[in-house]
Amino acid sequence: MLVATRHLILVLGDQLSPKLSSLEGADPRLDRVLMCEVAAEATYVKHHKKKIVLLFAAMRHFAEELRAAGWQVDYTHLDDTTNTGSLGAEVTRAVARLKPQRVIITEPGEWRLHADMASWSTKLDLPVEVRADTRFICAIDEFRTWARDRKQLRMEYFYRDMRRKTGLLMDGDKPAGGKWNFDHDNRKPVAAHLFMPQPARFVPDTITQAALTLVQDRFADHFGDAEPFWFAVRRTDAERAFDHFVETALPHFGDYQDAMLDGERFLYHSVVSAYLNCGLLDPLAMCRKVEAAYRERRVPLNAAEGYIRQVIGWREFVRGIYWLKMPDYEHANVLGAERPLPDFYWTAETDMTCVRAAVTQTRTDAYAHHIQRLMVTGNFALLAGISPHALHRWYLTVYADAYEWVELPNTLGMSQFADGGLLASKPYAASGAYINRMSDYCDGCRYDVKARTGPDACPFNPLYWDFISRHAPALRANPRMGNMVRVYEKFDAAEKQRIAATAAAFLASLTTTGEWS
Ligand code: FAD
Ligand code: DLZ
Ligand code: SF4
Repeated sequence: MLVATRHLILVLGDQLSPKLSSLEGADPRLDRVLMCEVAAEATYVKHHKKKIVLLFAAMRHFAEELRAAGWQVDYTHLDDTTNTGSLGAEVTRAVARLKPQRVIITEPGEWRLHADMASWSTKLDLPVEVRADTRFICAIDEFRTWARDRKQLRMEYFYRDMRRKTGLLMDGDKPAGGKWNFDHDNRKPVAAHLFMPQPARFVPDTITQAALTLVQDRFADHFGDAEPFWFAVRRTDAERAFDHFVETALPHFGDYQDAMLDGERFLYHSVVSAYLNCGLLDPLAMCRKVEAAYRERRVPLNAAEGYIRQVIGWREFVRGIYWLKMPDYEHANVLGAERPLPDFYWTAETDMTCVRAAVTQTRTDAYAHHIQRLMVTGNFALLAGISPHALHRWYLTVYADAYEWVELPNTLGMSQFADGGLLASKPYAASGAYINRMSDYCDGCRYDVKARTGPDACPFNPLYWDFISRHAPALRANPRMGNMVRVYEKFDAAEKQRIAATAAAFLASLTTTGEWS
């Protein structure tokens, strides 16, 4: 017997979890799930090919998972002849076909879609219920309340509240080991002879092969390599990838969190953000596994604490900031940086070994670890005065884990200081000395990391001092930057002149065709 559809439940490409709030209380016999591959979502920035393959393959597998659990799923493929190309129009088409009494959605992760959905109820002449995304530990309203009466929003205090809320690494009401944060044990530079774990890799099945062919065909002009494709696209595989990380790399995660090595793209990082952000992994379940590994003495406390802080601290904190400050946040630019993005962010054609390595692996893997994003590509943009908005579009385009709720605060706030210190207490600006200390990139670089001026000087050096000079009035008052302003001011006039000339000559050599944006 044909049963009329009661509720239409739209599940987005980054909501691939059976515990999704929009599915709560639903009845598989009466309600119908809608999932749609649409050109608008694949092209609002020209996402890296690997990201689109990941999402389409994971969406197709998730539809199968739901069907196997008894759900009725209507699935629009990108190349269906009737595909209208946008989520709004696909919902309209499904409503006309199925005549549901109500549309139910878990809130989307990006402002632009949230704003669009606000008009759907009127357009459809139907109730549209947007539910909170309960995959996060801190609800958007809860963060708003937390932020309301604070002069400064600092991740560390938010993180402690999340530890108390979840009970993670708590011994009663005290933090495990007597301290909240073990960062002083971390940040060791890495040595090439250490054992290098590798992330778990998966062979594409026929569903993933079909997504690969589709993306190669339809999005050939997008940045990045679709193949080799080794990401997990099913929940069970993503969980295996995480378990593999806990076993092989987590014990050293804390020690080498900030290290970089030429030729080693993953080091001791978990490489799971793309799975986590599209719903294949659950953040709390991951952190419980990490705590169990610590309690069973399989990993040291500095590693477990450091990892859990990234997930329940930074990840939740940046999401809170995003929803607190959007839509104005997107255009924040307190340092007035307007330089266009140089071509090498797309082509990797630069003599700077550190930048070339970060962009090259970004192109092949749609992945770079945090310190590459923050202290190489981000740091360069900050020092060179590149437009934060142009840079934001780049980060959103090139990484498989990129969604605006997490990418934008990291780019504008943490990396570019474009929000004036809302998210980070000081600009993450560093000269070549930092990169030299934390990596082996400089050994094989054509630039001299010790030189401050002249044509062979590592570009990070003159750009660093030029940055300090340009922003001296604002930086002098910053307790963590004031010292560097005073060091700069002690340089004699000739040295200041050489710094300015070297920085200007280097910046003048950069080209921007805008071909990719
Ligand atoms: P690990 O180093 O193993 O860390 C574990 C997990 O902690 C990550 O998977 C991630 O979920 C979380 N995490 C760690 N740091 C952060 C952080 N600063 N903010 C939010 N979550 C964090 N992360 C994204 O998920 N999507 C993005 O689009 C994104 N854009 C970024 C842009 C810039 C400029 C910077 C500086 C950072 C960005 N990050 C982003 C944060 C971080 O770099 C990535 O989460 C991390 O590199 C993912 O790799 P991993 O899974 O190996 O992480
Ligand atoms: C990123 C993405 C891509 C590439 N394609 C789709 C899609 O075809 N259908 C879909 O529902 N979602 C897709 N997504 C994820 C959305 O862009 C994401 O849900 C919003 O950006 C909100 O986070
Ligand atoms: Fe990067 Fe400078 Fe080192 Fe070259 S010398 S790898 S440009 S930090």
